[in-house]
Amino acid sequence: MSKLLTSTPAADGFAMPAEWAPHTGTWMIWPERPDNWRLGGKPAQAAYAAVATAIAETEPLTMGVSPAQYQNARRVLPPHIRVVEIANNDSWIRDSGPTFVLDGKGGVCGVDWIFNAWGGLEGGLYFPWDQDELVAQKVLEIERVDRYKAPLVLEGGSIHVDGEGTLLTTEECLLNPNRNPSLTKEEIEKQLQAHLGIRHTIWLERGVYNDETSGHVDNIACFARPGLVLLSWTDDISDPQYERSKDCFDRLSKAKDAKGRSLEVVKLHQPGPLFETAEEAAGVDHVEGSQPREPGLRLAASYVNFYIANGAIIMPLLDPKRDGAAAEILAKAFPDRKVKGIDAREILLGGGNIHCITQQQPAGR
Ligand code: KQY
Repeated sequence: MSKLLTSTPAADGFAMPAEWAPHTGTWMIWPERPDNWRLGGKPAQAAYAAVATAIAETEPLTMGVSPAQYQNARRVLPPHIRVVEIANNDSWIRDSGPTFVLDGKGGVCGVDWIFNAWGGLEGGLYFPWDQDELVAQKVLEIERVDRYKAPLVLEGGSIHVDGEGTLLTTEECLLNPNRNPSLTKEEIEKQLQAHLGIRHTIWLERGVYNDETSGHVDNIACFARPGLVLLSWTDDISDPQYERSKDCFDRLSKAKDAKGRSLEVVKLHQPGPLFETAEEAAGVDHVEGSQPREPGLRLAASYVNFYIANGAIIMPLLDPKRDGAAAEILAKAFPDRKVKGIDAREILLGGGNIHCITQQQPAGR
């Protein structure tokens, strides 16, 4: 059974570990909604299956899937991937799933944030999101992990931690009035401290240009280890991404982490720029109120949106001219892990990438 706990993780001695801490497994949700994924989700399902299969080489992988897609996902995915029925509105478990926290004594709990589809009725990406809102609770119930319900609208893709007390996030997302309009920046920081056990927040201003999540940090910057940050970058000063990445670089260069260290910032040159083709846009169902997909749309492409699995880095392949250099930087940043590239354009077309579709369950006892 999974109990609902009424205190906070920090008060009970729990904190969110870094993504590179050992996992007992990874969670994903199977894509299918035709107003987000082209051609009824079939190309995205192939990409998700490739990501899941790569992760499952190094740790157990569970795929949540709607009742309608259960048999299809079960047939497509290899038998060692666990497939469980979890109703959902879309397939971004980084955002709808729980954030697991550890107490360092073997205990594991989960934080269940409020989810409002990246902005609710003020710029959110679809309505309703009632099934996504239940995903975290269902995952924790399946795992018999106790749950804290956080009184904060938050998606997991909007935070990164170094596991030593530092959190990285963006003002564009966390201070967006369509998330927690009644809370000040200081009050939001207090909630992050209470629910993630962090002591210090580094605020970047904005995320990737045209990112439909309101600038999630997991698409622009991440820790590779304490003191080392990877930043999505472009050298092209005429690209609207330039100012955004430059501002992040300046802030990170001046920042100190929770332990008082300065940060080393490594630039990871972005793919492209990449744009949606007319053929790709034509494959997406038009539904009033959902995110429109137009030909020529600038895609929020970034190599920072990779996943750290046990023993492997699962990185998106997005641009043959840039993939190799990105893979080399990742290999250097993670010398103990094998870098595995997955063709990820179909995931990008849905509005995110590999980090956004995965959720780690860190190892407790
Ligand atoms: O990037 C993410 N964390 C989620 C992207 C959601 C896009 C929905 N179309």
